[in-house]
Amino acid sequence: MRPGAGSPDPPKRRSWAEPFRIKVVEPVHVPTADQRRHAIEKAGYNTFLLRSEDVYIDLLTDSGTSAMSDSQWAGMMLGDEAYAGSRNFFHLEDAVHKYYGYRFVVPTHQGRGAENLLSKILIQPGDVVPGNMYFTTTRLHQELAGGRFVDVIVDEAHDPASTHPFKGNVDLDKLEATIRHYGAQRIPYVCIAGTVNMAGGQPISLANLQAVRAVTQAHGIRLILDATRLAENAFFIQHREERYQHYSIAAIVREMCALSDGCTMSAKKDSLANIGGFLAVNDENVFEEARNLVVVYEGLHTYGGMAGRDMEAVARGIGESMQDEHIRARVGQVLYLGQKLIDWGVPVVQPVGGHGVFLDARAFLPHVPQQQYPAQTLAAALYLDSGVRTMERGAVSAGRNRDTGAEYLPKLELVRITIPRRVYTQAHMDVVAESVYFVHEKREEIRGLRMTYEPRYLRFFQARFEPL
Ligand code: PLI
Repeated sequence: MRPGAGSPDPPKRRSWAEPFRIKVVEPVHVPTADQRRHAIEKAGYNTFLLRSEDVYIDLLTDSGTSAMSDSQWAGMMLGDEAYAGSRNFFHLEDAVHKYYGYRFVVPTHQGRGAENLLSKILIQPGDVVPGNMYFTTTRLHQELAGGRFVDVIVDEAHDPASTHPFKGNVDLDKLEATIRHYGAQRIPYVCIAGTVNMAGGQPISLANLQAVRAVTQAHGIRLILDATRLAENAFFIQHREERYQHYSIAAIVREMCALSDGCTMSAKKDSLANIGGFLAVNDENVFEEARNLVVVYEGLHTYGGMAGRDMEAVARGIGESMQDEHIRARVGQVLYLGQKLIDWGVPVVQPVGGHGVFLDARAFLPHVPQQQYPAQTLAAALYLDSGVRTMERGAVSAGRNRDTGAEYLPKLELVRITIPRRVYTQAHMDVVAESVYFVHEKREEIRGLRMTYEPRYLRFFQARFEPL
């Protein structure tokens, strides 16, 4: 029990709190049980199809949902909405140079815009792209460009119970075997994500990234980072890799970027903005191609689909995202929720990740076969219990093999309780933990789902279900 919460015991440690105070609040509505039942039926048991106003605590995603600072909001008023050469673009470029260190920056409307450009420029039909587990939009852009994703993450990443401290690491034997099998000339780049989203927000170590760099360099293969949650990954390096315990978050991020040739970035996560992204590279030829292509898909190369004010919010958000106190509070809140659930015997992916707590739906609902989508089922059950919105990250998200049409049945069948940055309080986390606990208590009453509508691309966003 926390001191101050009625505990008779004196505190054994000193608490810390968020490095901000709240200046503006947004009231939320608590839907009744009847309203929740009606809303989830109408949404086809897909939390993506709920209306936001029917949600009490929205933990669907940390993407674009974080709270901006007063400095970011002030920056919005300084938007230079010139079509070409907006000063906010140069602020963004400066921030990327300073914190990520790449030579060239191409702005995009969000992360997948950068993935599209990169895939179109570097991937030829028949190529393969090894990576530390797939991400939905990243893999789809690789496939649409004619490539194929090959998973080279360590086996522990697929085991929710493994407490390996760096489950985002690359298995170097798998990587070497992939290069031997396909040949380096068929591998345009290796794609490495910081805190691997689909594995439960699990980090890669700097030692492993250095080893990956050595392998790729020996074969003349590029290394591209998905920098979306790199600052959060840096927190785990600081805390788990002894050599870097005295490095700042910013210094670790720079070290990571220095081991790569470029990155795709969704500024909607680490960078604390509601929209935005960029592609950053060191190779001038790739930059020239990207600067050409961005005008086809996103907008001119000095705005790439963003308003000037949004570029300013991203530029300022990048600096804030690298502050040690911010990251400690951000990841600390996720760990607080995760530890509560672990203490109460709820099966979650361990260790707890950087941007959310991931429930192990197979262990939670062992009586629901994977073909009946246990994670989708559990996300709907949580909403029904309390109005808390979470997201499926299992068979529905994994989709189908594009060659055979067979459904992927991934080892990880997870519900992601994703925490937006600087938005919710510790009391919100308590409400969420208690809802998960009570759903866990009545888990045997929960039945699976049948899919009644399946979209062709990224089906998890719009698929519909009905209870069995
Ligand atoms: O949502 P975008 O297009 O800004 O970014 C795509 C994207 C790329 N990489 C990674 C690791 C992501 O997590 C990611 C988007 N993630 C979403 C939307 C999420 O809810 O996790």
